[in-house]
Amino acid sequence: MSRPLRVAIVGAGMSGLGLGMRLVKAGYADFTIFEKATDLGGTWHHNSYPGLACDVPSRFYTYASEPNPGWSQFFPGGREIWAYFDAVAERYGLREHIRFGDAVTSATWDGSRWAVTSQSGDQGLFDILVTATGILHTPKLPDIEGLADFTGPALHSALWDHTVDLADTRVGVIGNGSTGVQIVNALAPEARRLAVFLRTPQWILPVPNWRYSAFGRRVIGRSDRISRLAYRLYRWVFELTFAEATVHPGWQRTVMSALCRWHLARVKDPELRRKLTPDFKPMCKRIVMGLGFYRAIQRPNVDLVTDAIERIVPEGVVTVDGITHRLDALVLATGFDAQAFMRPLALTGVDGLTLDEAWADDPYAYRSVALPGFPNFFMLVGPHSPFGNFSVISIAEAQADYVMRCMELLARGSVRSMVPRPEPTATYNADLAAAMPSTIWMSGCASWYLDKHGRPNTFPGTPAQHRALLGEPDLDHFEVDAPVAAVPHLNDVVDRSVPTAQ
Ligand code: N01
Repeated sequence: MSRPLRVAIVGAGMSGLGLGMRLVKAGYADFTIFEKATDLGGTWHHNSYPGLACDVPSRFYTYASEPNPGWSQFFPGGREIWAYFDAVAERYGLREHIRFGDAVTSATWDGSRWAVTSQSGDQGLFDILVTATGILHTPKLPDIEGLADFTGPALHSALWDHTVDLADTRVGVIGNGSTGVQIVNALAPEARRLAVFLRTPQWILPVPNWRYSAFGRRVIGRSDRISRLAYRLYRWVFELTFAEATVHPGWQRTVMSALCRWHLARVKDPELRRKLTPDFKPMCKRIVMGLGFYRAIQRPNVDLVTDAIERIVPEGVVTVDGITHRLDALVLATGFDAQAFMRPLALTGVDGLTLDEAWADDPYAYRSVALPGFPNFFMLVGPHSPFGNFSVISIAEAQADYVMRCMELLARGSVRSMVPRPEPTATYNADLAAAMPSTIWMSGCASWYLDKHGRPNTFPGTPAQHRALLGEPDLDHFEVDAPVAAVPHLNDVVDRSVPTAQ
């Protein structure tokens, strides 16, 4: 390495730690991971709601090079996943690189380096800036009149207060995505009454969460080769099934649909079944995994409320039929602002161009990882990453490998700065837009995948195709070492309006 690089990483969650691990392996010593929270783990630190689990199988929800033969079950619980990331951080000495409780507030390109300011008021100059902030970290509260008037505790799933004891109380749950379903499964046996306010029913894929026996764990722990084989097998199966189903019509969609419909048919009461039947195709919203929800909803202490919420009052929730549902506590499993990405971080690139200006229309990127106007800046799990039911670790790792290749170019000293040019970025985004209509996300439903124009902000190909795009950096697509001029807005360069779905 001929040029020492100072690297700033924003976020000590799964993707930031994955990049940190690569930097250590490659011998880069001068890097800082800024973390807003008091501990590492990102999603798995912030979320601790009852029932929290992963909806991707554990053997696949790992770094490819760091198998964990000790996983206790198929879909691991949140605490076990956090412990996995903690162990990896320990193995690579990452904690000493992390500044806890010190969010990056602004970063400005000064012509050759990034001036990074953090919450503590400290400022530092870095050659490379990488945001690893995840997509689901800005909790979204429901826009319901009177929410602030509720006198009991109102808990967003990502801001859980463990001093609140919900056992033997009357609880209302708003939200029916992956999170709401997991919370309902966990609270149904312990709440005195549970009111599930359901605006849109979800499709639920019936996948059992079996425990791994001690014998099985010993066998798989015998050699890393077995774990790696298991990882590759899961990745292949997920690419063949879930990933294909989201982006191309085919037998995969037929099978998913049949399984979800079979699962729903287990609900005996036809009226209840009707209320639980979605009016969109399975996988249009991110499909929910598991077996417990229909059992939970049929319990005598659980009420499914499908009348719309009119307002929230101090004693509970009033629905449009005039009924006041009296509650001791309210759970808001109402999701996240998935279009925020690393914001509110104030990012300023060349010629004073801000991220909010660049993304005024909606978030976009060059191959999910870089952005015109922002040199030596990279994103992990950035716009149009393949977010469908797949291991986001695998996606972040492909992107981190690409960032490492760019970093090698910069470290060799032959290239001092690199920034994607607007034209290849625009062509890439136009290609994404053209491929969107055949994806399941455009088949007629609202979801967190869609931007404010209703366009999916995900990758309309398979993860394997995404990985192929992230091979060697194509320097023809980058402005290298040149003084970079202000960037035209992407929409001035190319039409990327999404054609209507067939
Ligand atoms: O959020 P969501 P989530 N009145 O946006 C409802 C990941 N995840 O936190 O569909 C009434 O999916 C809203 O209703 P509607 C996973 O990728 C992973 O559940 O808009 N309801 C919807 O039901 C997942 O996809 C794991 O009509 C209101 C719900 O709130 C992603 O996180 C575990 C409302 C929001 O669902 C997000 O899931 C859990 C209102 N005013 C989550 N506003 C893993 O296992 C919103 N809703 C890795």
